[in-house]
Amino acid sequence: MSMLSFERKYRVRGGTLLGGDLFDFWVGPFFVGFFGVTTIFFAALGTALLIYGASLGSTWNIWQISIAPPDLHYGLALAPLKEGGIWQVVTVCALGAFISWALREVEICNKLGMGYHVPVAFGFAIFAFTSLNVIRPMLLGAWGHGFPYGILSHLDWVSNTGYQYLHFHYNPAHMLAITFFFTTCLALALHGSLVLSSTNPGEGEVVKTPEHEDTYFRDFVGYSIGTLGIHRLGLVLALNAVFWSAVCIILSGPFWTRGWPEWWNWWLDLPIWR
Ligand code: 07D
Repeated sequence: MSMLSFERKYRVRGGTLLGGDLFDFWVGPFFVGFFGVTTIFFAALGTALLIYGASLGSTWNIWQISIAPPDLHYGLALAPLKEGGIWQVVTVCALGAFISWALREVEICNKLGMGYHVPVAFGFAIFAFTSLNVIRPMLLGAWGHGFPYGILSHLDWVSNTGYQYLHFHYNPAHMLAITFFFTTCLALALHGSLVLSSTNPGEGEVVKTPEHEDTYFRDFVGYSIGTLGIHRLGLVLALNAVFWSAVCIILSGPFWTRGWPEWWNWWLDLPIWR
């Protein structure tokens, strides 16, 4: 069944959260909806402001363009546009676009009669962004603690912020996040390669079924989590990666101000050593 004839069956009216029938239509393959319109509004305004901010800067080199947050002395106040105000409005636009996108996903779920797994998962990514540029700056008392919008400049921010805590690899939540990120990659590599090997077995061979896939894994590691299970596992691993990322950065500063290696002194302080 071609994709379009499949989709036509599901292009049903309703399921919208806001706007009723007004925006309940498609443009080509894309559902519009009230939140499609707000996504385009915020994304266009944010992009225009980023270009305006770049035009005020000293370079058009795409790697070096940077839109910085306000200086720390502005605290949590609004700053003039040219002194970090652009960053503040862009942050609002980014959140407006991300949240609109998530709500548009909810409307599409409603139309398809699906669960809300996709918007919930995207919600975790939005939470990670919010932890960096809203929650942590608010807890620290200044928007200046957010990261700048620039390719190299945001990497410099990560490096500088990491070294402020001496050695960021010792942040236990960062450890957990990285472990979940890497395990997500391993699980997806194992799953993707298994599916490809059974559905694309080579000239003259018949396509294999999940029975074969389960048998492969039972022979290989003694257990197969199954076709639905692998996707549940993948989601749990990925959501944990993003969740612990958010935790690791919210802890750094608002709740732990010393070097992260020092945090592990609790181990040496256990009464069993004395
Ligand atoms: C934040 C993204 C959300 C995305 C959204 C959507 C658009 C537009 C366009 C569709 C969470 C965005 C959409 C922009 C789309 C179209 C067309 C996801 C987010 C809403 N670290 N570290 C992390 C590793 C070191 C440090 C996270 C590894 C050093 C700091 C992750 C290593 C030091 C911070 C991670 C390593 C250091 C982090 C990032 C190795 C520096 C953070 C992933 C191997 C000296 C950040 C919440 C993430 C964080 C973070 C991994 C090393 C410092 C776990 C593998 C030792 C300061 N590091 N790191 O957050 O936790 O995904 O952010 O060395 O702030 Mg680290």
